[in-house]
Amino acid sequence: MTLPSADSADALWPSPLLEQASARSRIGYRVRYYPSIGSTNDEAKRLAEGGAPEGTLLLADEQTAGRGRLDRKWSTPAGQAVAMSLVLRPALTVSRLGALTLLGGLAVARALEVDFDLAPELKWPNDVLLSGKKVAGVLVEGAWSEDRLAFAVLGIGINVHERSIPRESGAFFPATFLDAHATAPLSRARLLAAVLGQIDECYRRLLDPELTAAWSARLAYKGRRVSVTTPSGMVSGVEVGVDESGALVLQPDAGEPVRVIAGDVRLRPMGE
Ligand code: BT5
Repeated sequence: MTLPSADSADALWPSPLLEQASARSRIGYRVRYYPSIGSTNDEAKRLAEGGAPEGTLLLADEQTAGRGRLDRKWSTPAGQAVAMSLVLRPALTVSRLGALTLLGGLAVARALEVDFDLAPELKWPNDVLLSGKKVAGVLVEGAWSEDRLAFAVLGIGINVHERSIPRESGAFFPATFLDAHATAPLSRARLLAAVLGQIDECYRRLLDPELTAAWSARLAYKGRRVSVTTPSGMVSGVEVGVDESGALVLQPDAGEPVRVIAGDVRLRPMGE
């Protein structure tokens, strides 16, 4: 016999809180809930290609093929986490897609600060950290029509309960979950409603310099030496901040500051 887990009462959907968040939002979320799915990003892309409107929101209780960047695995066991993908259709050029990745991380960070009294940091370009460990990740994927964005999918995974974090050792970066940091038991629906509220706020001001300033203010390892592995080699320097295009600005030992564009990058604090 399988005993119900301690988390089984923590339903992601249906939820009056989410319905309220949707009613308040400028986009108006059209929620599709999946008890189990391969990847909400994959399904969101399929729906967007078929014309799904901006605001289509996919939620999953479990993902069996959740993805990180470069097809790395993202683990989402049933009942443990928030896994969501949102179809957006902003008027963005190719070079500004990174703004949506920044938006996702900032929205999660603000929700954790405002609604849960936590102090997250943002690890450039797509991670949310608590006490130096990864609690959430963002995966933005876009489709283009010439140099304009036809649609984007903003995917966010947030570890909530203990069994959300990957079991296998050797994970690229240490992971954590929200219950380990919160003072009271956490409801996934409440967390999701808070994140959606923040996404809505930030999306109204996409490309506003205030958003990148807010990112820089929460930047993990600011003022410390980091190394970033990019497809064209390794760059290292002291982290200065995030500029208005969302690039990470590093000050090398000599010469001018260097801008690193998000993409296939791996960032590490040096000396750890
Ligand atoms: C990310 O990639 O951090 C993006 C994660 C996005 C997940 C969401 S969930 C909803 C939507 N649907 C999807 O299929 N994806 C999105 P990246 O920076 O590449 O980090 C991936 C790495 O994080 C992996 O190689 C693992 O080492 C590690 N990892 C996997 N699962 C994790 C988890 N639950 N918590 C923390 N780290 C994890």
